[in-house]
Amino acid sequence: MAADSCGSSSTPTTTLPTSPTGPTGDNIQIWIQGDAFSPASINVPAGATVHWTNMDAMTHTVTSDTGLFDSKNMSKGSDFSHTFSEKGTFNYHCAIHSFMKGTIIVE
Ligand SMILES: [Cu+2]
Repeated sequence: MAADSCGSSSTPTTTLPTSPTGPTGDNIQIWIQGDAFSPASINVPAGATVHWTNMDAMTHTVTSDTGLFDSKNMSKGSDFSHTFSEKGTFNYHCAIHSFMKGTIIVE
């Protein structure tokens, strides 16, 4: 639930200017851990940026079922993010482990 960290430590991004185009600052963190996306399903507001961080020793991917986004291979500690500007339900999976599935519901 806490969204106080997106796992990136190299670039401080705490002072983003207010955008005139709409609400900003919604950063959602999903962990890739134990061959699973956690949480596997999450509701986010339109315009939110979702970050995935691979905590596993093995390589995973974050691959949209429809080709909307694809992290390609993510080694341990890698981060991938995608901003969801349109409402809808977005299913994704790991291209290496087909049993790994996740859903982003943008509302
Ligand atoms: Cu995987």
